[in-house]
Amino acid sequence: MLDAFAKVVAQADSRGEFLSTEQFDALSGLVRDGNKRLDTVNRITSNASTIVTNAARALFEEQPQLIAPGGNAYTNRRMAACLRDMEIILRYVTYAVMAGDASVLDDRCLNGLRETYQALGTPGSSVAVGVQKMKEAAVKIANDPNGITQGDCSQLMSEVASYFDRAAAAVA
Ligand code: PEB
Repeated sequence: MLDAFAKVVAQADSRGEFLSTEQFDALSGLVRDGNKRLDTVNRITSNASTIVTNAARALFEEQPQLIAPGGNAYTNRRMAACLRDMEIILRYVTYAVMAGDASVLDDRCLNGLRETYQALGTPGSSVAVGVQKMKEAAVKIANDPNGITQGDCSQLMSEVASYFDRAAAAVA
């Protein structure tokens, strides 16, 4: 598991070089905008259950076969497993945003997840739709200009979105 700093150090070390100007610039940008990142993680974290519940509800509205008898989220046990999976994915996305690097998400959540769903007979493409819905909700909440210091968060929001896209692509 790497964060944005450790990643740059590992890259420089693998070449046996000092840190480059580009690496310094990227990291100093990260430090400069650090509070935006903390606010973003805080907002997504404190709205996690709303994000998961609404995304699941929207998914089941679009794909009602999932909750019909015989569906992959039919019975309380499967429904609970489904909500839990979405929460796990969201949690790892928040870790990646905090770290400024996808490796924690890749290594501890997405690695092998497609195969797990194949083995379970759970439709990964439906999980991906759920993840996309969480992305929309999370970005909306994180990017809300109300009640927070104003600033340009477009770059950070596309980074946030990219972690959700990565999770969706890993299971679709
Ligand atoms: C991944 N999910 C399930 C299982 C595992 C995961 C390992 C099997 C064990 C169990 O049931 O608990 N676990 C999960 C995860 C990590 C992990 C992400 C990462 C670290 O450790 N069903 C649907 C939807 C979808 C869904 C499409 C969006 O209809 C999910 C939610 N996951 C789902 C369901 C099961 C499951 C298990 C229904 C139970 C499958 C079954 O037992 O039939």
